[in-house]
Amino acid sequence: MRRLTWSDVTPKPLWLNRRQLIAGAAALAATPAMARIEAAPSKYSTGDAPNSLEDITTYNNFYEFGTGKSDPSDYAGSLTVDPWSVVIDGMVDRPGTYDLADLVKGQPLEERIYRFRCVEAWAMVIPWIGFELAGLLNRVGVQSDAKFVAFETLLRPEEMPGQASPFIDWPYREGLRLDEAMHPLTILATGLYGEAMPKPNGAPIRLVVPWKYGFKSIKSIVRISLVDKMPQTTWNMLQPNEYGFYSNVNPAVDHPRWSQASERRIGAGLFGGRQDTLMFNGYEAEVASLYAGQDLKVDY
Ligand SMILES: Nc1nc2c(c(=O)[nH]1)N[C@H]1C(S)=C(S)[C@@H](COP(=O)(O)O)O[C@H]1N2
Ligand SMILES: [Mo]
Repeated sequence: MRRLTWSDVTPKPLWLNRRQLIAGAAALAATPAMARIEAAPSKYSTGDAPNSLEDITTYNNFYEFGTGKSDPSDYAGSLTVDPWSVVIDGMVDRPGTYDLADLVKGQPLEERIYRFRCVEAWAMVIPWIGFELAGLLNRVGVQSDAKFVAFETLLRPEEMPGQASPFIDWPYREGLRLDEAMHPLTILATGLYGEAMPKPNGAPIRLVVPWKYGFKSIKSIVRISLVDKMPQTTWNMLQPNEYGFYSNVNPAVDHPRWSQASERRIGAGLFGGRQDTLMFNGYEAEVASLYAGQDLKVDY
């Protein structure tokens, strides 16, 4: 059973941005009964109580705005997220530059309350609004040679002060194997808590892969490429011995500099928050079969 959440008791008019609302206005006019667009609840939601909106939007990793946890909430306000388009290219039947409104058109939006686990051993529960990446990939037509999906974040140093730092080879990039990308738990999120995606969380569209460490869930996506070789990923490029391509949450595989056996729940208070890390962040029943036959100590 899904618990009552903040979004159940709060009006949720604005999970689409202004352009999406304008694009949707014609459809709304045709069906006046649907004056309010809402995301359906999902069978994939956890029953855990979500973190507060305050926690979720002020304790972030978004290095384009700095490496401090409060840098994104302090500096992401300057990011222009409208207009926004996403290039879809590589091994697809319908490559192109898709305006955000067009990209999300027809994709069934759901509220997904997911556990989230950062590699730094802290955790949260976040009520995302989004749709399955598989829906988009099916729409653009993945060709049979494609084996991986590569993602890139916006490169715009004028609005992203952290990109002045050369410590990352910008743009931030990530990747999934095709079967991971097609898994129903993998979503592109356009909002949380019933509203458009807050900028610190990766407005206007970001990936969420709940069984992997947080850094796989790339923010503010501008490019999705279908490729046949394992793509380069930002953290693997930085520290290959610490951050592998797969990055599945695995309490048995420690980070070389700290344990992954337990985690701290943000917002749970100084003494209440420590708990055991679950294999695949608690999504083992859903995703373990993706890795049958793989040694996850080698493919970390
Ligand atoms: N573009 C981009 N995406 C990113 C990051 C980043 O620095 N840049 N940080 C990652 C890391 S390490 C984490 S833990 C999550 C944090 O997501 P949240 O701030 O919405 O909780 O975003 C991931 N996606
Ligand atoms: Mo992270």
